[in-house]
Amino acid sequence: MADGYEVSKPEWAPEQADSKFACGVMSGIEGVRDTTVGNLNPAIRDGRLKPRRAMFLSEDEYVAGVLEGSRMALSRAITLIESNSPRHFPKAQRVLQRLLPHTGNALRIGITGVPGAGKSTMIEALGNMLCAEGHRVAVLTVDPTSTVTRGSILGDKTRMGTLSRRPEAFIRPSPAGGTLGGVARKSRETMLLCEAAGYDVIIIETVGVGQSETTVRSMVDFFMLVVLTGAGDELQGIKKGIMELADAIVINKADGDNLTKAQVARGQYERMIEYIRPATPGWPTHAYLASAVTHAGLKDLWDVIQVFRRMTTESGVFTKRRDSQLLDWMHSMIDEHLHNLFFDDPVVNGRMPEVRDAVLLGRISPTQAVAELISMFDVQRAAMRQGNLFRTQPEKR
Ligand SMILES: Nc1nc2c(ncn2[C@@H]2O[C@H](COP(=O)(O)OP(=O)(O)OP(=O)(O)O)[C@@H](O)[C@H]2O)c(=O)[nH]1
Ligand SMILES: [Mg+2]
Repeated sequence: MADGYEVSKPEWAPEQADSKFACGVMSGIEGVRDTTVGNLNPAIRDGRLKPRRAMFLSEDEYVAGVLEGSRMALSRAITLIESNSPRHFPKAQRVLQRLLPHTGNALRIGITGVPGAGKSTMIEALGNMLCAEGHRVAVLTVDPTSTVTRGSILGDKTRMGTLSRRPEAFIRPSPAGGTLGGVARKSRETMLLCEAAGYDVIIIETVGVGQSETTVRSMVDFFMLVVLTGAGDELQGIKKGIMELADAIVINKADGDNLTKAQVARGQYERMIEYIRPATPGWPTHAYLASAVTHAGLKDLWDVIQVFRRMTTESGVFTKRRDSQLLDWMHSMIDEHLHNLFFDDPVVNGRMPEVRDAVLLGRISPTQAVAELISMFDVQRAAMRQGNLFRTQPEKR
């Protein structure tokens, strides 16, 4: 710690940050807006130099900046959305609310696959191709295992080097959200911000650990699974369930000596798909060959995505899916909120060990245990509501 300064945990720190989270925020100098510059530069203290802009903009500045397509405003708006501080939440939601009418116009594409399948390389190649065609491409990642210290923050930006340098592209690594629910909300809202900023193709990469592929499927219009050769029995650790989510299976690295093997794998995947329910009604899932390195097959893949968009738009499936995604999102947030309310309730928490023991000893049934805990929870909530009621009511004479 520097002499005379207090160091605290930053507001955007992951909720469950452990001792490996090596970052702190230094208290600043009174009257100086930007502490990082102010601490170092006496010219700012004397007023000879203007301080750097504050980290957080005003609500109007966020909205106007994002709508103008300013990358700086977009990045900061995403930081605001990702903040774990309850202080930032209402402002973030107000900004989002005002940008909402400008969202929904992008094509949302999800990409999953085992680590090393070539997802990032493919996104970079596809992204460069689309930018050259006049599109504006935003790339997001959903990785619930990522944290600020250990995650993929550096990884994907350096891997997508050529794309990240393009002015038409915007790359944002996964937020460090702690729970998948936290990451999912932040990623969805980030996607909306990118749409409001004028990006017309959003690509979301996920490694498919835990439930993250299901989460990404529930955010996108088109979902593809990137696989490698040698489908065979081992299936490269791909769960059959993931294939049921995919609108396309892309056999990557179909280049060089690997091409023949990739062609064989394509036949194997095509046969497997026959037994699987299609992810999108009216759209037959197929396996395609591609090489993220030679770019072979990428143009065809984009054509397939365009046909998908046209067909599902005409059939109404496109809009129907987006509507149900919105409602599912709302319901899952209600579920999560109620779950937290219940398990964080001090009365429930206090009683839980006893009730658990009683269930294990066979003294009460799990059903009875739940009824008891819920009724305790209800009483506690009712008492709190009544307390609030008395506090907010004007005094009667
Ligand atoms: N020959 C060949 N190599 C490829 C191709 N695509 C990717 N690679 C290589 O495969 C390795 C992994 O690629 P990534 O794009 O990082 O894979 P990823 O699926 O994003 O991996 P994670 O983000 O770790 O899950 C890199 O060394 C790439 O150069 C391809 O089409 N052909
Ligand atoms: Mg990657």
